[in-house]
Amino acid sequence: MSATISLQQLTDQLDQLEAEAAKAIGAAGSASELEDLRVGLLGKKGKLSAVLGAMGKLPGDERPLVGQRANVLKEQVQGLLGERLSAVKAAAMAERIASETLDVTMPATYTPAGHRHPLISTIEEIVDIFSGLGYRVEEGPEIETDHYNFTALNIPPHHPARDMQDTFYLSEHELLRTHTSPVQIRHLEKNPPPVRIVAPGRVYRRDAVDATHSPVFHQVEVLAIDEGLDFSHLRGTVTTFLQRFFGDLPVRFRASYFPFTEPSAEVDVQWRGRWLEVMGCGMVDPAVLEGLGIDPERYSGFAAGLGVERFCMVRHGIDDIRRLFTSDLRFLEQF
Ligand code: 2NM
Repeated sequence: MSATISLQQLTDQLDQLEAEAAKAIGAAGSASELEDLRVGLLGKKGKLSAVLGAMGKLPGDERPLVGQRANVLKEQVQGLLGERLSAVKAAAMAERIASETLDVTMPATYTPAGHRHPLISTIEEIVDIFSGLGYRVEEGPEIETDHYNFTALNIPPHHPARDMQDTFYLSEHELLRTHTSPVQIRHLEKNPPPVRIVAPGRVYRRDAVDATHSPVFHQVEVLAIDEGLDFSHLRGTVTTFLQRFFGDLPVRFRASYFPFTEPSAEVDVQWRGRWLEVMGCGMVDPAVLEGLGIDPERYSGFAAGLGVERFCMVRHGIDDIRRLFTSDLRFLEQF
């Protein structure tokens, strides 16, 4: 039998428990701490249960006093736990609201939308017009051989166009193409007539840089080979193209010379009252066709070539070609 215990002792223990509980609950900072306290104070193996267990050792008439006191304390502790839990939750929510604040008045992150370079959109416009006339797009290498760039185009070994002053040579027979015509020669080698193609692309010539010359520029060349093609088809095609690109303005052809066409012509458009030279063209020289094994008695064709920079500059009123190559956003953003 364990030692006896007095009413006074148990009452003191309950007072002590009340003070201890109030202090611990007031200091608890989280819901889980409060749950631990609840179990420690009110649980089956908690401190209150221990006091109630000892109650059995009191004389029967004293037990209700302790029992009542214990019930009051239990309700007090439950009340304190509930209040503290609300306070802890409110504090956690306040902290979360403060830390997750979203300032809806902050400026949005600005992602500038890019757009095509004016030279690219000019190429696309030109190619679109020829697509509408039934032409396919062909591309080829920028590093060429002297065969495709010159010989196959009826430009003989000592022609001035081959001069190192005008052409970037990479080795004895390799060079940077000076026009996109080699694309057309390569296409004709693999595809029998009828052929209708456009060859857009970058080309290279050894020029000093000034407002109208750049060693790198862009061309679109046009080629049609079929039975029965004559100069009227060339004239109709080129005129239609120019009027679709520039608007319905006057077009004139002047006799000219290219090694790969015969006859040849330069084409002018009347733009804002002045005649501007905008492209070259001609009937493909029979020697070019023969070199490709195409019978010039059966097939004929026309070709034309234009400088994209020129078209772009005329269209947009740009007075210096270097603007198109220096990547100055203050210029490019205007297009
Ligand atoms: C031009 C002017 C005249 C041309 C000729 C050929 C080919 F491959 F058929 F021989 N392609 N492009 C040509 C003709 C180019 O540029 C001013």
